[in-house]
Amino acid sequence: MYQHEKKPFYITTPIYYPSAKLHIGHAYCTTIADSIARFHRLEGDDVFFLTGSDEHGLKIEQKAEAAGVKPIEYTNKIVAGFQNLWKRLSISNDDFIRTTQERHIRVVQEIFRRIYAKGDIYKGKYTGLYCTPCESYWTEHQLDENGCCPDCHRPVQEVSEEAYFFRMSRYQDRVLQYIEDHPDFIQPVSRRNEMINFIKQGLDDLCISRTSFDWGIPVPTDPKHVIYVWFDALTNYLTPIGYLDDPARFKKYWPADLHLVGKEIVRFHSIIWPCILMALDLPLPKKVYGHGWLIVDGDKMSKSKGNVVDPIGLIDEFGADPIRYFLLREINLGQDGNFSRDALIQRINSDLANDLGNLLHRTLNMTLKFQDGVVEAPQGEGAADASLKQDAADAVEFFAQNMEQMELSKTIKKVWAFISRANKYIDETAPWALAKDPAKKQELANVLYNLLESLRLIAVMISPFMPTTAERIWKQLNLPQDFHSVQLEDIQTWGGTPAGHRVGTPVQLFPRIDIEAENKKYEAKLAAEKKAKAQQEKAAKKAAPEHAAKDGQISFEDFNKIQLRVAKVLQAELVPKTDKLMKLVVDLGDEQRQVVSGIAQNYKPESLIGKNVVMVINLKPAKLRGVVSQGMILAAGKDKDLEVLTVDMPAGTEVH
Ligand code: ME8
Repeated sequence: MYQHEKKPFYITTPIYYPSAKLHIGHAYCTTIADSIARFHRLEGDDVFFLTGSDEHGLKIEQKAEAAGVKPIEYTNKIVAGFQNLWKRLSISNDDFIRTTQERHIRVVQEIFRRIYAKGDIYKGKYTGLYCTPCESYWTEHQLDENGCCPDCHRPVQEVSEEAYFFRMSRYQDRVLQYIEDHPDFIQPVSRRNEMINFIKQGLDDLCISRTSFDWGIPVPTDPKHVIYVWFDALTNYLTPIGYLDDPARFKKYWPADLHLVGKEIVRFHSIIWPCILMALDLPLPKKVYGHGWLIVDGDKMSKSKGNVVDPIGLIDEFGADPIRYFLLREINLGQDGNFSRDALIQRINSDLANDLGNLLHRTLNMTLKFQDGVVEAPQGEGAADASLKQDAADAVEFFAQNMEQMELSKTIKKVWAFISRANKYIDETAPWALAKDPAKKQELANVLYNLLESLRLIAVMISPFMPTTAERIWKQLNLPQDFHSVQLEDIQTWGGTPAGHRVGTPVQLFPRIDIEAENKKYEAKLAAEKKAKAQQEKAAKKAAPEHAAKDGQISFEDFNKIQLRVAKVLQAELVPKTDKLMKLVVDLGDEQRQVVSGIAQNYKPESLIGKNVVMVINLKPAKLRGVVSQGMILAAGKDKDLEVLTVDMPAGTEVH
């Protein structure tokens, strides 16, 4: 029988970017981690399950600016959405780390200090082809056929800046050795081979700071730099387990047992992260597992294809457990898998409503009908009983062994095979016939007992996948043991259902879905959405100029809409906590205006006073870092080479 030594178990998901709403693919990743965490709790492990949000970076800064709010206000709102999703999906994380939290900022800065003091961080100059939306540098040969970002296919820019570097090259041989010596460190094995090949090509030092934006954790000794991306993100795994302030707790949970990540970020977790940990003289995580991607109806999810599946909408429609069941059953962990609404509905009808729902319903109804709802003690056994018990023991053994190996889909299939087996046992033993014969009273009691006991085991075995359903079954069985105290050991021996106790009232677990009616409803919803979108587009077109833009050209009418005027700068001051923005008060001849402009790195405030600049005066007002801006000052050039347009004409003069 499967034996397990109870131990601390630290499991993490990636921390998600709040740059967009989470979709069903993110929900997939967190659901996997959740069911593994729940299994380990069932084994008696002292589990710490972490998820969170990765909030810094240029992309967030830009999105916040476009929305006219501070980056933290922007991420607060989106992160609240993440937390709501995890709650709705029954995710049992023990902590939620935000990279914007003070506790994390302290850790990142301290790690920077320690590695810098060791000589493994140095200042240099970075020149590269940068994709802003992806926050990634690419080499020339990595670009796509159009010379654009290989991930998002948008243009890249050559960027050169002073930056700090992490001396990753120093750890190349050690990390390779580690991977070769620890066959279980990177899984599945295909990813492991990829990583080995990648390291063999040689590791460059890693650029870990930026000066081109502000939204990040400042380098402690040089605050015009912010620490960016992986150095900030990966270190989140150390923050909540007491890295800086609770050595006993840290020792208990570190090294992590499992970093569960999507396949595209295995490299960061199995190469960069080990190098950082080696530089900190910390042990390496025990396992990095790269799961596959969820695709939708055979296609990768993307906003432009309009096939992004919103998990909240699905949960509203079907409930969390069926979605969890579907994701975990349909997809083999290391491979890509397909999500389809029709397949989900089919699984709900066949596996959940039919197989599981009917087993519970029939068993409870028969116990109520034939024994007044009271469980009677079994005595003796026939061939069918013995075979059912053997199958139950096999299922529990399989469950324990395979869940430990993260074989989620295989395990679910085995549990469902046992559910079918129990349904077949009902047909074999025909309790309704036994109930008609007073001489078969004990035989009937045995059959009902075996069914109820099977359902007890089933409830526990499905609890990592469908925690709410498992508890609902437990309640209907009316078992005296507190469901939350149940452990794997409780199902490793047969007979835990006490005799003499009364079962609860059967309530249908999953109503069957009428596929046709459901699809009609869904199509009507899609049609309504499409109609609303078309109306919006029509309204926008109506408001747009007669002549549609072609090749980026605009019509004269379009140009004429922009009102340009000479503005005289009356006051100028820096916007606090930014080094780019300046707040100006200008005279437009007949009125004064406040405008915020990104010119603070190019001009001292006093040098602008008295200048006559050119301004767009009918731009919709916006808030930049909380300061209202009513217009836009025109300038030529960008970044360090930028100059505002000035003219020698009085304030208020129209510019055409
Ligand atoms: O990568 N199917 O964040 P992220 C399955 N912040 N998984 C998917 C998926 C899909 N269709 N789409 C995304 C980041 N994911 C970094 C991580 S960790 C220190 C920093 C998974 O929000 C993706 O594979 O872009 C990744 O594991 C996770 O969602 C977070 O992606």
